[in-house]
Amino acid sequence: MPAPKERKIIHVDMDCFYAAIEQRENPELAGKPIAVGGGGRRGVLCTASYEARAFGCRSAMPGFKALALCPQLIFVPVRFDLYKQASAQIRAIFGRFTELIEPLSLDEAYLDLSHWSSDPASISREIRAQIYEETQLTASAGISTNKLIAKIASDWQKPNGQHQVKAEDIPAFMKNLPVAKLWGVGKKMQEKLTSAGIETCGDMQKLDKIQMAQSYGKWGLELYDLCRGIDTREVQTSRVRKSISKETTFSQDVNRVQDLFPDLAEMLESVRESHQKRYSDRIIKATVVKLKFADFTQTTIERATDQPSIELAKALLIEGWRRGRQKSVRLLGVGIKLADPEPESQTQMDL
Ligand code: TTP
Ligand code: MG
Repeated sequence: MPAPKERKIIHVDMDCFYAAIEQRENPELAGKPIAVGGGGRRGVLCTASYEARAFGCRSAMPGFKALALCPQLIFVPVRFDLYKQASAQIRAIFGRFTELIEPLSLDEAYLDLSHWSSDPASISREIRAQIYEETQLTASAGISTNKLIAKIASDWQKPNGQHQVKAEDIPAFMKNLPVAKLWGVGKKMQEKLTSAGIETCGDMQKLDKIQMAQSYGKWGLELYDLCRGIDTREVQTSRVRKSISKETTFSQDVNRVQDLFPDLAEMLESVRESHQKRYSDRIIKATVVKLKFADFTQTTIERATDQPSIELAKALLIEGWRRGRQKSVRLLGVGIKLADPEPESQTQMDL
């Protein structure tokens, strides 16, 4: 059997995307610590410029906290239209090199360049040069033979750099990599792994398939491959929607759970409406309620069902609120999870 052809995957991620655009638009902001978003009394930062990151300011940090770290921080309001426009420009540049583009957000995408015979590192350099020339924004890239490693590697030489991990270098690259870098390993999973003495992918490689399955279930088997740098996921040009949800941040924290019921009902209704309008061919798998508390901790409660009712949503909400020890609530979210589409409806995939 011939060996499968090695793929050429790159992951491109723009540097400080929103902040870089704001600094480009207003030269007075260049070289200064700026935060995009987070200016209101309760807002959180979308992102911070590198100058602000030097003080510890980060995405998702409350504005007041960022200001405490960096008193000269300049807050700039969010301008999505501008970011969308830059994103479209960048995607058009990707399209000159490949049709196989999987956008992950406005500022990052996977590209499959397997059909090129040249070195993917030089193509990546060319893509980044064109982005800079046409948008005056810098991009970083990771280059490897699969999505997992390309994505991890795009952080390695940030900003305005790229890092390639060739097939023969994958074992060494994985060995000391913290397991938290693996796709799908969240905080909870990480705690579980740490308590089992597993910090790096090398540590995880010591467990065989049976041990991984016994300790971590079906996900354990996926991790068995991932920690070895094996990832067969294709670059998906169109994505299947997996869930529909709504969330609201309250202008004032809510202390009594019953005061959340009206919003819950309204949001659930709107979720059901979008399901009926756009995804009525998709079976509902579960209902999910998410709560973020005044202290910024959060919890999600999920129940399998194909009939999302307000009664069920209320029960989940109450459960989450108890779990959060009845702290006041800052944000409420409700959503449904969708089963994978039937094969014949694949053509209607959500772009
Ligand atoms: P990121 O690529 O995570 O961050 P970044 O581009 O600002 O910085 P880096 O150089 O580290 O890649 O996210 C892209 C944009 O998405 C970011 O500019 C703002 C937005 N964003 C949010 O609005 N909230 C968030 O919590 C994060 C992480 C990003
Ligand atoms: Mg980025």
